[in-house]
Amino acid sequence: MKNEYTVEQLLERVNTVKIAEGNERVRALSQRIVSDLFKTIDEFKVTPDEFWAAIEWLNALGRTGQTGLITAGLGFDRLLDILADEADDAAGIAAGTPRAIEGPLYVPGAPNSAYEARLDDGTMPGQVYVMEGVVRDINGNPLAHASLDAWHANEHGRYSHFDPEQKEYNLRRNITCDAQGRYRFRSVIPPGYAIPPTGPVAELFQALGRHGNRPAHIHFLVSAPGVRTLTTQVNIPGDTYIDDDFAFATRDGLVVTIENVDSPAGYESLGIEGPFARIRFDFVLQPAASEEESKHLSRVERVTA
Ligand code: MBD
Ligand code: FE
Repeated sequence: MKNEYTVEQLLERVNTVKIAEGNERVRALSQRIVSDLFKTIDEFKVTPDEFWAAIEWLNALGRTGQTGLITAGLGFDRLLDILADEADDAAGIAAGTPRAIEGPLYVPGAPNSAYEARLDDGTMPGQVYVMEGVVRDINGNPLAHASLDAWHANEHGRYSHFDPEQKEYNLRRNITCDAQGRYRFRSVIPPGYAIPPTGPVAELFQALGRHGNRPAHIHFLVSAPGVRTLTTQVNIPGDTYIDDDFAFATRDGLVVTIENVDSPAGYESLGIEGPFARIRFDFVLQPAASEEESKHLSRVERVTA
């Protein structure tokens, strides 16, 4: 009866069979996940039709490149932030600007400029804004020449690179702060985001009875030597979904204030010619415990979303 198994025996066999050591961490994670899924299938009496429907759904998820949307919507990205916050609290090093999820729509390699930038290409309708501030360490010292990536959605809530309608790197820039750690950029206030109306993510959210909306937000990746790289977002106040983000990413302290500025004086170099909205925001970064912690993220090119 060597090849006849109970559920437990099969699981034991799946989790232990090997012809080489493999990767210990991958083995441990795989064992736990497979065990949990065996349990789920058994407990819920998942039928073969349901099982194969799930496989088809996973294949569609991979084909459309929407896996990062699912993880955000199911809370995994916020989970990573909560765990990192808990680790900081336990180590007594919690400080600075709160982290907020990276999300699946970051693209490395955005055009760089010194001190200031314009993110939009002039075709996006809406309220012109300037966001400006200083990148500092937790003692308030400016971080000279800090690197700041900013990215956000267009008027349809879509992101360049993933949206074939937009020019390369539209609404994405990298700024090298000046010697006083200052940055500023001009763009157009983005609306919220909604998951694509069809496809595997929409199907799951429909089945879960959930919406797939995010409140209006702007993403940031900020780094400098000697401090911990910060991935965060700010929210535009007044959005319907501000406390009901499908990705659970809104945080206290990251909802900005918008000032209405009448005169473009001092903002001419950004091409501002009339009244505009201003957001002032300083980024405060924790000290880095290692060089690794102050690396600007490296991410492989992402396919779609
Ligand atoms: C977004 O714009 C986003 O920031 C996240 C986390 C998920 C989906 C769309
Ligand atoms: Fe986003």
